[in-house]
Amino acid sequence: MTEQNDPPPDSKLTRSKERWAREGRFLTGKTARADEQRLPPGQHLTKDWPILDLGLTPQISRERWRLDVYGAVEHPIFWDFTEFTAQQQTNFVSDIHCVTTWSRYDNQWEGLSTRDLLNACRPRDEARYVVLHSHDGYTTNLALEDFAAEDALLAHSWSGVPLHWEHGGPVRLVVPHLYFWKSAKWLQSIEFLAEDAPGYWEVRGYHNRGDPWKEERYSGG
Ligand SMILES: Nc1nc2c(c(=O)[nH]1)N[C@H]1C(S)=C(S)[C@@H](COP(=O)(O)O)O[C@H]1N2
Ligand SMILES: [Mo]
Repeated sequence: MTEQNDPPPDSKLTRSKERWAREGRFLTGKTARADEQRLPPGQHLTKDWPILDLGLTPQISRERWRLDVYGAVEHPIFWDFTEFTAQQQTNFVSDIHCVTTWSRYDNQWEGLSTRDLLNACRPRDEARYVVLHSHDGYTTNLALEDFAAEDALLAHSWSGVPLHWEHGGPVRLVVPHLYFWKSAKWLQSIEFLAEDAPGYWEVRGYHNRGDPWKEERYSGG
């Protein structure tokens, strides 16, 4: 777990993405509804699966991996991988929409649904926000309702095989109805909070919520 407190790196792509947020790059000014249009405005389809991160690829084995769920919950959780996969397993097929404009359809995920996790940890009444902490120092924040979406899960497998390191294995979050930066890779801990706490991209010009059909790419104008 040595990667936990390393500062996130400042790569060329990271600097470009901060500039795009300032310039409003890729915005079309259109909106669409998820039930009417599968491909959100300003997105294009890709068949391969691009890798996007801060340039670090933590390699945490399933044996070393732990999930720490803490903060405003009745039942804090600290599971190893065996305990994690002993929970109810769920399969979902969903689309990916990355803010850098690629989308990828029909990704098959397996893992623990966030609803089943919420049943296990029982957020306290004051809990309204969730922050995901990852092994590369990345963080991202979600409203509790978004985290609790029907098709959101903590995924350990993709297309029937263990999630590769580059895509966030052993376990990543998948929240299909928001831009993919909300779907934290190399998940380490989940913190429940009464107050919002913007994450890595949310403090670097990206939208606090990130709904692709409303083109919530950037914060501000
Ligand atoms: N821990 C961590 N999670 C992360 C990121 C990251 O840099 N670190 N990048 C986010 C961004 S910007 C995107 S688009 C997706 C990319 O996931 P992929 O590489 O599996 O396509 O992961 C998200 N989750
Ligand atoms: Mo992204």
